[in-house]
Amino acid sequence: ATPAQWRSRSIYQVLTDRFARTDGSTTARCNAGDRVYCGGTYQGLIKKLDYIQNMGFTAIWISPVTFNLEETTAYGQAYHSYWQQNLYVLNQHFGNASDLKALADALHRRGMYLMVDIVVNHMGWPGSFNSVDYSKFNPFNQQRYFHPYCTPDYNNQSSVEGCWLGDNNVQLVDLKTEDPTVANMLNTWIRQLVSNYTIDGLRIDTAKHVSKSFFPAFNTAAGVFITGEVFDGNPTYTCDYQNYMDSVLNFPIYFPLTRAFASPTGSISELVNMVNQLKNGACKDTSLLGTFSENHDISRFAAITADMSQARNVLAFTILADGVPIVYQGQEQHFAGARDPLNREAVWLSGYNTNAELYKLTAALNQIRNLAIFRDAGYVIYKNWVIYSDANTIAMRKGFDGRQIVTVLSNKGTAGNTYTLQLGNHGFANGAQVVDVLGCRTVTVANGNIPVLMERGLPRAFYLRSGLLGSGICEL
Ligand code: ABC
Ligand code: CA
Repeated sequence: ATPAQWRSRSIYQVLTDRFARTDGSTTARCNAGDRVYCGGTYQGLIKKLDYIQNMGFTAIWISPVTFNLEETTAYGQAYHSYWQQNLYVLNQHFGNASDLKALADALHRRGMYLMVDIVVNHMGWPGSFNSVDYSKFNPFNQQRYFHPYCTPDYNNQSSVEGCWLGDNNVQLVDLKTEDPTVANMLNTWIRQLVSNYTIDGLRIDTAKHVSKSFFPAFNTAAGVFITGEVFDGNPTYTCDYQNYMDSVLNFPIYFPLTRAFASPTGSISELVNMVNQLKNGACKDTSLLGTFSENHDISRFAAITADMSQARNVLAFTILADGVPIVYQGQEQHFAGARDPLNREAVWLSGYNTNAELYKLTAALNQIRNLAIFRDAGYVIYKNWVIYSDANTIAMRKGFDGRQIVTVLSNKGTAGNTYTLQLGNHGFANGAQVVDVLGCRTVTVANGNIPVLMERGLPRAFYLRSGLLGSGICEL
């Protein structure tokens, strides 16, 4: 699928080993700290697509699919699938080729997209840098395809690109992606992978460690939307990659976003500044950024604050701000793993609880976004506009007149006081009836203002009542 088609999607990030097992078990042991395979599969995932689709997601992103090293290392097993050794064989722990095809088919029958995580930066080796047996890699079976060993200096971009990640427990043997032979081999591989499994989009692992010049031809060879993992909070640094590939993950917003809602003293102005900086030109096209507040490398938001209202607000921003929203599996269950490997909890241990507060909120947020896009495809390209902010509040308008969603967020938490915020600048006419779809309360715009009931630090999202009729949202 194209970037334009991905704009209106909403992505659920699946860690394949940790989402669902073929046997459908909700009790199978999985201690994330052990760093070993827990048994998640494509067949298990297929059986649980209702759980994902009923939250309103229209795409999933799965772990890398290629064959990985089989050893148990000092960092455990390759259950995350980032330690690949053979590009032309699948990681059989997740299933075989027909299982992966069945997953793609099942998604497509539901009108959903498949995004696959891929690694072009390295191959994985279970040992020291001087013990690598290059003949174990396919198709890169000789040393000449790789950079000589060195450790990256993060203050030097050519070192970040040309040196090896990992350490002597597991080396990430660094491919010479700037070499035309290597680049052509990767282009050939991705063309086939996308076609064999009817993949709709790709997430490029470790993109900041790959030469930028590699990406334009690779993006063309892939023939589908790609979003790169440039793990860096600096918008100047990260947005530049959008000149070489369709999209990048929105790390620049991630840091101020989670800081803003982590406590009542979190900085709202820092978040407002970043929203404005990104849309006013730092990034080429904010509507294509992958916007997230959790992933498998960073702390769960619930590990930073246990407050449920703050979790609600961060989720509301993730789904209703600019970009393609990405929710990491388990965020909807308020999982609280602090970091890798503890943030990789098995979702089945939640029993796939569809009554969980954040499960229901995710559904409500995706539903209103999906409706807004259905009513007006221009919703996704309207740049999120911060219409009000104070020390604890940010209000944003996204969408053209009459089809906008007005989101009001607070970092006060569940202890937040009750008051009415008179909110202007929202674009609705006086007398218009608008519904907060997160509380299902209708209010009338008067004197230019939406009277926003603020209580317990809860988020609000307003949409024109007439636009909701027939949608089923808030039983309208
Ligand atoms: C293994 C073990 C862990 C152990 C670790 C040392 O080794 O499993 O238990 O603690 C995979 C596995 C990991 C595994 C690694 C290494 O491989 O999933 O479990 O860790 O063997 C991607 C993937 C990630 C994957 C890999 C490797 C890359 O999402 O899951 O890991 O294929 C860097 C990379 C980034 C990478 C990330 C984990 O590390 O750039 O691609 N993610 C700074 C740097 C970033 C760096 C980040 C985290 O730290 O600039 O480049 O990411 O280390 C902001 C700044 C940022 C800064 C942050 C911290 O602060 O703006 O620049 O990021 O303010
Ligand atoms: Ca590299």
